[in-house]
Amino acid sequence: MTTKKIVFSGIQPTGDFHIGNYIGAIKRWVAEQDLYDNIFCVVDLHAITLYQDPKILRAKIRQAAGVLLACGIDPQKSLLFVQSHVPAHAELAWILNCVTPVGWLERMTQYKDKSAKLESVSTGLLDYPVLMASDILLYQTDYVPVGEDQKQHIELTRDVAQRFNALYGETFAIPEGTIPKIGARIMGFDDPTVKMSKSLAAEQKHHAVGLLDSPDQVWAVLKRATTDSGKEITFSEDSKKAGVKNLLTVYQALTGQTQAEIENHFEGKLYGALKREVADVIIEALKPLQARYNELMQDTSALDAILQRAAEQAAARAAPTLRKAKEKVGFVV
Ligand code: AQP
Repeated sequence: MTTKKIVFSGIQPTGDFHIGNYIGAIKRWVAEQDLYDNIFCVVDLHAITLYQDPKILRAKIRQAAGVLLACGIDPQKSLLFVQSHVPAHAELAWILNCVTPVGWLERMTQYKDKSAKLESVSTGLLDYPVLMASDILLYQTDYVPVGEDQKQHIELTRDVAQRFNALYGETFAIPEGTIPKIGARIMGFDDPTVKMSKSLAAEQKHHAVGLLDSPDQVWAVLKRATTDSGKEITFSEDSKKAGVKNLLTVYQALTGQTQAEIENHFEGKLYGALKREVADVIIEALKPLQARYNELMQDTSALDAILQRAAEQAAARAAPTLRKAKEKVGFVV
């Protein structure tokens, strides 16, 4: 029996992973792999809460798993599997639905933002956070490393777990969300007032850098990055300087330097130099992972085998908690 704390986190295969996903989540998953008992999931059930072209989704699920392995997720140290391969996620979600008031879900910021843009809203989109609670609670998770955008969903997970435990008796561990100190919310390069996101990246050419982008593509985005009419390169909280701060934050997350070191380094330099240096740091960070990705994807049978083995192990680990939840609510098990 392991004594390490349990970590669970997921990522949607809804598009191309961007540098915000990397800095806010994946980079930390990789760096902290030795510290924890890790469970990472490509959350395809979540992906279909918004319509996905089936052919593209299938390809993106493999791509997502390939990118995570290429980023350094080690199947010897971490379980990496596809959510729909483990039916317990959907099964527990149903039970949790029945203890979750609709009002809690209607208050979620992500739901309000996403549903506001739609003519017809699926029940799945509203229910997204309950499925996320199921993902996390099934494994008696201690920590959930996520970007800041997921903070509210983690709070809801805790509320759902506490409500279930109060109604039926101790069943689920109460998880804690862990948000990175640097880069918890990387903003769009074209608009530093909005969070960098996969869906905006698909619509707006200069919004994000994808993890599989070529050096030319990276530079094409960075050279158009929004800055301001001033010239100071500092981590200023002034909202007018949000673009510069965002560039510096990416630089800081990827180099590990302190704010003071970075401000010294850029003193007297122009915005053009800042953009070039940020682009170069990103290109260097992406090089090794792209090489590993290209190698891995030459023969996807090895990747499929990793995913299948991990799904079997995840199903075995999820089973006792699902059984306990079923017993508690009064099912004949
Ligand atoms: N801009 C960001 N900065 C820091 N962290 C981020 N994450 C997402 N965007 C940023 C973190 O990445 C992990 C996986 O994200 P996800 O795919 O599950 O969630 P998402 O928020 O739906 O991703 P996107 O890119 O924003 O997609 P769309 O456009 O579909 O909304 C999570 O830990 C998330 O916090």
